[in-house]
Amino acid sequence: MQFTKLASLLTLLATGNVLAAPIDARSNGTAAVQALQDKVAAILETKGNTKKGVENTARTGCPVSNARVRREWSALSKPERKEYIKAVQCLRELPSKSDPEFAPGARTCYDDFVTVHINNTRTIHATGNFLTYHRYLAALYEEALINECGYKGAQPYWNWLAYQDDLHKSPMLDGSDTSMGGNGEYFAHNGSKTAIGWFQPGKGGGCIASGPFKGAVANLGPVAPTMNGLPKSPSPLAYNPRCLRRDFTSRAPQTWFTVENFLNLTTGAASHSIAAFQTELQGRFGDGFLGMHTEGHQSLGADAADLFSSINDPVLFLHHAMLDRVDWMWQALHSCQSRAIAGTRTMGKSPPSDDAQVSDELPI
Ligand SMILES: *[C@@H]1O[C@H](CO)[C@@H](O)[C@H](O)[C@H]1NC(C)=O
Ligand SMILES: *[C@@H]1O[C@H](CO)[C@@H](O)[C@H](O)[C@H]1NC(C)=O
Ligand SMILES: *[C@@H]1O[C@H](CO)[C@@H](O)[C@H](O)[C@H]1NC(C)=O
Ligand SMILES: *[C@@H]1O[C@H](CO)[C@@H](O)[C@H](O)[C@H]1NC(C)=O
Ligand SMILES: [Cu+2]
Repeated sequence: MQFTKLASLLTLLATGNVLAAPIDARSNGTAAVQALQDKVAAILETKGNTKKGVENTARTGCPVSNARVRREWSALSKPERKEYIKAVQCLRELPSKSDPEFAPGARTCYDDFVTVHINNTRTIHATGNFLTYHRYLAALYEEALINECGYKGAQPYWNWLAYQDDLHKSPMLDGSDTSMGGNGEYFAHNGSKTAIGWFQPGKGGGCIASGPFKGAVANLGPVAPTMNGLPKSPSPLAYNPRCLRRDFTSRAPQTWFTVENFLNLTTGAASHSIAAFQTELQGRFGDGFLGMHTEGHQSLGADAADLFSSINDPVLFLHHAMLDRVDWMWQALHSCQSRAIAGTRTMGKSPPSDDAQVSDELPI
């Protein structure tokens, strides 16, 4: 790590006043997240032991120790990874329950998730419900894997702070039979359009070339393709079958999947309000700052970069589970604001809309 980066990081750590972590945590992202998570778990344990916590537990019969425990992909054993992959593949084969008049492109149960996400895109991003909506969607997906496909585990997540230089070396994306598939095959193109300008093409761009999702098919989208060669869907929910594509790139993860950014979000300047926190995650595009959420979409590229139909790529659910984890840490560390929301009911208040309310229904 460069000296200047380290120096500002140390300042952040000092002012963040949270991590009594070993020196290792400052250069090792996985350790930094783990150290903060341990602190968060301790806070929640303490709360659970207060009178109110005990009453809540007695009423709901659901102590925190009963919670389903989500883990990082590489923390799953190889047989556990295979169980998860099998359940996702099952969901991608079960028939759709969507009304075919409404969503002619929805053919599988998996597509039903893509359908609601496409239909709601303009009211769930850069809105007051962004975090809650995506948390709920991922939780329902996890329930579907369990209830419809017999999965016994919990939704795993993507460790953002590892393999930023070489996504294809991570156990999640290395193309082995215990990964979520590898990069797309090489497809010549001129780059990807992002919210902060054009990114150079990576070494993929074509159909997924290896692993369990090799040749996987997407039926819906893309609605707003960001790369040449992706066949734009004739209408948002039309049937547009094609192979799912990826184009891994390193620029975004190297720049935004950093310890600095993670600590800023959870304990630093970007953590002081829900508005600052969610903006820092989704990006400050005017500042050329992509943010960890948008970054995850961008680093996978191709289909995962389409704002509307990105969740065609099953890795997106691991991405959102990580987003949820960071949000959960933020909530525990800012308990007075943990139920606060900020933002309107339409994307970036366009078209004009009122502020979102906690009582708003999540349209799924
Ligand atoms: C980073 O930290 C994790 C968790 O503490 C540890 O397992 C891993 O070996 C560390 N990696 C390096 C390169 O230090
Ligand atoms: C589609 O979106 C519209 C507008 O947000 C909403 O009224 C409708 O209920 C949605 N339909 C489905 C099936 O999600
Ligand atoms: C890539 O090609 C498209 C049209 O095919 C064009 O609109 C776009 O500007 C090009 N991008 C770059 C970075 O040249
Ligand atoms: C931390 O977040 C604040 C608020 O968005 C931002 O102004 C600042 O530049 C960020 N700092 C770093 C080191 O990213
Ligand atoms: Cu989304």
